[in-house]
Parts: sequence; structure tokens; C-alpha cells
Amino acid sequence: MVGPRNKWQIVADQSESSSMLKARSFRKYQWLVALLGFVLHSQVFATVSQDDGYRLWLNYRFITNPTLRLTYLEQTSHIYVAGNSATSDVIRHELQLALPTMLGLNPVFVSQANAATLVIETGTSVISELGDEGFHIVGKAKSLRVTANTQVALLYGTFALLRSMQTGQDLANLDVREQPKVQRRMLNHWDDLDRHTERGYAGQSIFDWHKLPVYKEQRYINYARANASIGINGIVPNNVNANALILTPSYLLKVQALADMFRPYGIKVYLSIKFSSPQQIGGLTTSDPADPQVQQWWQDKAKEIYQLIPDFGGFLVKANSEGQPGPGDYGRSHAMGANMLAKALKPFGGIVLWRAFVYAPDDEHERSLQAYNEFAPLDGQFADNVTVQVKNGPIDFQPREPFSPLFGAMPNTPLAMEFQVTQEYLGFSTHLAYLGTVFEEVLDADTWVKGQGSTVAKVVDGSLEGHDLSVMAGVANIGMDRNWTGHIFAQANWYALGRLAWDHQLSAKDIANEWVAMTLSQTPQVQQPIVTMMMASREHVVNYMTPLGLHHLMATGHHYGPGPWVDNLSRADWNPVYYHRADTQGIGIDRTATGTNGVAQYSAHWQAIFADPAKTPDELLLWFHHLPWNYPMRSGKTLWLTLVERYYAGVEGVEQMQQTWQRLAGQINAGQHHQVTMALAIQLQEAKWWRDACVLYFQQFAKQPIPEGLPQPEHSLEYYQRLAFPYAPGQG
Ligand code: GCV
Repeated sequence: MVGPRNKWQIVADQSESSSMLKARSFRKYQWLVALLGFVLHSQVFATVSQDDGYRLWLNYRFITNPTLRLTYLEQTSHIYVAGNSATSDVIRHELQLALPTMLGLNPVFVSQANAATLVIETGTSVISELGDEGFHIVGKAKSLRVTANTQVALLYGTFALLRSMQTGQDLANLDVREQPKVQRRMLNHWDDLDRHTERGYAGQSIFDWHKLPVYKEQRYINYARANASIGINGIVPNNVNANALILTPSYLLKVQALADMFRPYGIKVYLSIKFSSPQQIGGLTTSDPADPQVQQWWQDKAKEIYQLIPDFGGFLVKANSEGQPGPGDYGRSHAMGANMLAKALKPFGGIVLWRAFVYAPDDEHERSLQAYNEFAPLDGQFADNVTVQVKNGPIDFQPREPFSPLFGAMPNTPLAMEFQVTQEYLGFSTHLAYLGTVFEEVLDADTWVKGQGSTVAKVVDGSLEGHDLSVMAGVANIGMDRNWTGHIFAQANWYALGRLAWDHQLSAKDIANEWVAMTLSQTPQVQQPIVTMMMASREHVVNYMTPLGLHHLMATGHHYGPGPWVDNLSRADWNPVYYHRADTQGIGIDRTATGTNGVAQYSAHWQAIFADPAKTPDELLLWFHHLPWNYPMRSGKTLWLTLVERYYAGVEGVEQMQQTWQRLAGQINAGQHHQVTMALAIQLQEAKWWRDACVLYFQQFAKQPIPEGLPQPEHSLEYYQRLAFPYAPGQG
């Protein structure tokens, strides 16, 4: 969709008189091109020498390979971008930004397609298989052509083309068609109206509600560019623990300002809403979804929103979970609540994203069972513009969880995937943990609900059950820090979320390769060790925090650091001791039929595996089983020894990352290198802290030594138990 002209971006100079060199004469002037390239490279290098990460993967580094550069120069010397819309301006602007720094010369924008080497235009007739967002790129020796059905799809094609250049692809023989596999690719910000970000570790929220709608930061545009470059097409700027004020007229004007800025980038705005808004801001005495006045209130509110924001996406709702109000307060089901909102949004094309992350203090069942118990019986009861948004695992974004059993259990309901990009449980923004591997692991998991190949990805993209509505969302890790995410490598998690939502068949490794090439280095010898480091990084975190299927061991409230000893929270299953159940007999929680029977929520295929410790993968062993300390593992070693070795391996993994990174000094931009070096130092300290605190704690029950030769913990268990962090960031 194309919106009003964007007033906040630089508009490209389209005059042909500024022509510097004619495309066809490039070969003739190779020496001049090379010289200009060198001069520009020096200038560019001077500017990037202090790279602080602000430009993300869009830093458009100078392409040092002269052959590639020359080919790209010839292909892009004269550019025709069809259309006269805000989005076509965005396309021109991006090319103007990217090509001079990558190639060393300014492109010339021409007004006729036949005078151009690079043509970007919508097809004369609809190319049906490309839909609204797909594109087709054809590359020949001296020309490039991007076609699509819509301007926004052309923007996606333009970014894909620039990515191909940034990653050094041969564009002389190219014929690529791409179309997203998931319809709505979203970021969910857990940002409050006062700019605090729940579980945010990169500074204040980027949404400055106080200054909106008048003050429109350039950062908003750069945020939109970054999102569009990876295909994100929807954002929720406010926390699911919502403030009802967001729906008041003055805040809706602020939301409108954001929507107007993001529209040219193909990004729709959605809002988290408070279910009790009719009472809190509407003056009603109830928010009961069965009450006609309440229903009318929501219908009027939807109308008011769409008058301001015609392409508004819809509502994201956290209801009857962690103290949030919901239809359950009136004895109504989640489906009734969701359908009431869906009815209000339906005339305008909006949708409801109703979250399945529910756990109530009065539910007698263990927390990991509650989402399935509450939602699976409602399958088929939701309106067709409702999707149930499910966290990837049954508990809460732990370093490793099995896939949520809800995937596959609600065939008549579109299920949205909710990943967490912010690292609430994976070391905040100081631990290098590439989450592409987490996303891939979950998406590739086979539910077996319709036989082999019924992957979570197919549930989410709608193909398994034939749903049109499909959503993949990530809880954003973005804030006001100069590098946006608090850690240069955390940018890769934002990047991976977008790329996998676009195409869940991409591999985490290929995505890491792309990101490294675009962000850190074009040199294969530099890229390779970094990608290897990224691919192993999440497993290091699992090992030093929660190996072998352990989970929920973190400290209370802020979740910063280890707290396996915590046993003082009012409800049993809020306490880490509930989940690891360590005692002199052994460790782990029994989720088989003799325990909480979480296993029964999975398909028969997985029940047979998860019910049997001998078949359960080591990675999930203690998630499903309570086993004796001397339980023989597949390796022949005891459980205790394996557990200890995993904790130590996690720390060694961080030490290896440090060594790799140190070796790359001088080959990575100094600004970027320094930031990561400092973060790795913190990560090593904290990895040791996790390891030592957990091993000492579990040792009390195992009553076995830490094997000789391994460094002994630096402090006593009491020391770790006394540590307190009242000001740890991101608290809820
Ligand atoms: C937004 C976890 C987090 C909360 C978060 C909640 C949710 O419990 O710790 O901060 O609240 O998940 O996803 O709603």
C-alpha cells in the first residue's frame, strides 16, 4: 500500500544532467573507475572507522572486489524507478544511499525505462504468482530488472538486490522470484508509554510518545528501513501489558503519526489493547464481552482508529494472564473475548492476535500445561480474522524448550508464532547468543500431527491446514542504544527473525553468513570463523545456564543471573525448585504419566519418545524426566558428570569465542570490534557465575565432587545466593 509522501527522507536527484559516466563506457574508463573507487573507499573507510553499529546491516560498505564492483557499476549506472509515490521515493533514496558508498560512484536516475540499466517497475499486467509482496529480479551482464505487482514489493526487491551486492553475489546471470511464506511478519515491542521497555536491554523505547505526533525522529525512518529490508510488515509499538491510554484520542494521533511514517515502507501498525478499556477509558461499568454496550464501544473505537489509520493492522491481546484483565473475569471464554474484538475490526480488514501465553494463579495445573489446556478445546470457535499467538515453547522463551504442543493441536485455527528476540533468558544484551538457530530448531520441529513432515513452520505458514492468515512475530530487542540492540551481534537476531519470517526454509547458517557479510566483513576468511562462532553461541548459553533440558532457573523478577535455590514465591510453579526438583534422589521434572503428564499434549509419535528417558534427546532429558544422579547417559557417563561437563563446556565455549574474536582484531572495524570485546568480557564473567552457582547448588544434593582438573568455583554457594540486583534492567 502506498501512502502519503514521506517528508522526512532525502529525495533523490533525478536529473539526468548530473550524469558522470555513461554506462557503456565503463570498461573504457576502468582505470578511472578504479581510481575513483579507491578515493571513495578511503573516504568511506574514514567514516566507517568509528562504526558504532547504528547503520546495522545497511552500512553498505565499499565493495573491495574490483571485478564485482565494475559489473555492479555497469548494471546500475542509469536507474529508472517507476512510480511517483512515497514508496518509489523510498526506493530511490535507498539506492542513492547505498550505491555511492558501495560502488564509489553516484547513479544517474533517468525518466525512461529504455534509458536505464537498472529498471525497477511494476509489471504491466499482474504477475499472479508473485502476489502483493513477491518480486522478480533478472540480472544480465549489463542490466538488472526488478518487477513486482506493488510498490512495496518493488522495495523488497530493491533491498534483495542490494543484499545480493553486499554479499558479493554474481548478478550477471540472475533469475530470482521470491514471495514471503508468512503473510504478517511482525515485531512486538514490549514498550511502555513512559519509554520503559519490559525485558528491554538496549536503553529506552525508541517510541517517544511524549513528543509525538509532531516530533518525528529520523530514527523512526531508519527503523522502518531496517525492517523493510528484511520484510517485516507489521509492528506493535506498545507492551502487551497494555496501558488503556493508548486508545484515547490523543494517543491515537501519535499512533497515526507513526503509521504515516511507516506506510511507505510497507509496515502496518497494530496495537496492544487492554481488555478493560471500556471501563478504564470509556466510562462503562463493565468490560464483559457479552454486554451490548461493551461491544458497541469496541465497534466505535475501531471506526475511530480506521478514520485516522485506514490500514491499521489490528489488536494484540494478552488476556487473563499475569494479572491482565480478560473475558475470564466475566466467566467468558478466550474465544468470546477475541470474537467480540474481531467483529469490531472485521469491516475494516483488521485482525485480532490473541495470545495463548496464559497462566493464572488459581489454575491447579502446572504452568507448562495451561496454554494447551485452555486453548485446544476452543479450536474452531474463533472468528476467521483471529489468530492465536503461541510462544515457541510451553513455558516462556527459555534457552531451550521443546516446541509448544499447541502447534498442531488447533487445526481449525490459524496459529501465530511468537519468538522472543530480546534475550530475557539468554543473557540480556551482553551475551552473544545467535537466535537464528533457536528459531530454526523450532520451525523445523516436526509435530507429526498429520504424519511426518507436519512441521511447526507449516502450521505457522498455514499450509498444513490451509489457512490464509499467517503470522510470525518476534518480541523486539530494539531500544535507543546507538547500536539499537545493545550488542552488535543482537542485531543478527532481529535480522534472522525477519529473514525467517519471509522464508522459513532459509538456514540459520546462511542467514548468519548474510548478516556477517553485510555488517562486519566481506572477507570470507573473516566471515567463516564469525559464523562458526555464531552457530555455536546459543548452545554455549544453554550449557552454562540450563543444560540437558533444565529450565526456569533464573533469579526472581528481573531474571538476571542464576537462582536455582528460589523457593519463596507464593505459587509453587513460579519457583525454580519446582522445575528442577533436585533432591538426593536426582534431578528433573517428571512430565510423563507418572508426573504432570505434559507428554500427553504431544502427538503419539512424540509421546512414545518423550515418555521414555532412553529415547528422549539429551537436550530435553530433564524437561521430561526426574532421574537419579548416577543415571547412565548414552555416553556411558553418569548424569551428574554430564551435567557438570556441560556447565564447564558452556564457559569454555565463551572462552573460545573470545579467542576467535581477539584473532580478528584489525580485520573488523575497530568500533564494532571494541564493543563486542567488552561484551564478551561480561559474558565470560556471567557464564562462570551461572556455572559455579548452579554446580555448587546441585552438588549439595548429588553429593559428588566436581571432577579433578576442572577449575573449582571461586566463591561459596552462600556468596552467590546473597547477590542482589535491584536495578537490573528490563523488569516487568
Ligand atoms: C510482557 C514473561 C515475561 C513478562 C512478559 C510475559 C508475557 O512472563 O517475564 O515480562 O510480559 O512473559 O509474555 O506476557
